[in-house]
Amino acid sequence: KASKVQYYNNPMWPGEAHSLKVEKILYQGKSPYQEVLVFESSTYGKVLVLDGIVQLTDKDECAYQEMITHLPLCSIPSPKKVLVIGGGDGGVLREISRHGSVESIDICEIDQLVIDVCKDFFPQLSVGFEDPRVQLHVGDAVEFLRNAPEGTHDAIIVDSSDPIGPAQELVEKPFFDTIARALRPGGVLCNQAESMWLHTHLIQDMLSICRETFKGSVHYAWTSVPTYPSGVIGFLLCSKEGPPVNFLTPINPIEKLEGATKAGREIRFYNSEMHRAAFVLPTFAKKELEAY
Ligand code: AAT
Repeated sequence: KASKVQYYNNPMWPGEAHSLKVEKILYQGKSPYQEVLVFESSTYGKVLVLDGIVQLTDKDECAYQEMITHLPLCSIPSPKKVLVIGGGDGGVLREISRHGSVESIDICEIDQLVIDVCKDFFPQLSVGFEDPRVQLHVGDAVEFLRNAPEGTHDAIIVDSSDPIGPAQELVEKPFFDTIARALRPGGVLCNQAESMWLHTHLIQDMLSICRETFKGSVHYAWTSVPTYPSGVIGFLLCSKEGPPVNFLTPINPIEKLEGATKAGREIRFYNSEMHRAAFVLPTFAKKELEAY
């Protein structure tokens, strides 16, 4: 019912809410994991909402999906084996498929309903599933990574929801341990890492866990996504011990990837300058994060 959609007070941002005018509710359903809602907004196109939290909109999904994908994949010379956690909408898959060096793309999404609903309402994202390199695993990422082969992945992208509900364990040390195990030496992780305006303690905790777990380099990056709480979102970029990775400058620039930006599949947000800029932190965030 429309009234249920109006306002969720979320403990991750108590009392705060961003509103979008609902033109039409397109889908409302419930999976064993979460409530799934799609509506047409008047200013951001279609919107996907899980448990009352905006996951993506037509208008600004490019910022999140392009950054979370190309920050890690453009930081290593020739990514071949990539794993996506979450990301059932397919947007990150769509971005990975721009990289011609990639040979296999595994995705582990817990919720089949998210995948199905996005196929119906967000075809420009779910097109990512059509890449023949993609292999879909529907299940809990915690379990999946426990059983993943050791030391084989060049990059792992954790495109997961906020750590309440099914993504709770995805910010804990045992999960990061299994990620590190699945990466090859010098392999990289890019993890959704919330907002520096709202989640200082969560980011500090994730940073200290990651510094302990990933002995290569660990950096916080951020970008603007207007429909996420506080309008920004962060990423944790980590590399495993091995060949050193300098995340701050793209060694594998998108502009040089053949076919990556050809007509009909233009990149709307990411470029090498945005990549470098993403690691520049405001003074308050630098102070809050430097000790971790
Ligand atoms: N690309 C859109 C942005 C997302 S989607 C996050 C996805 O992670 C959801 O489809 C959800 O079902 C999936 N997910 C959650 N927990 C797990 C799990 N344990 N295993 C596998 N997949 C999981 C993220 C938006 C971030 C919003 C920031 N406020």
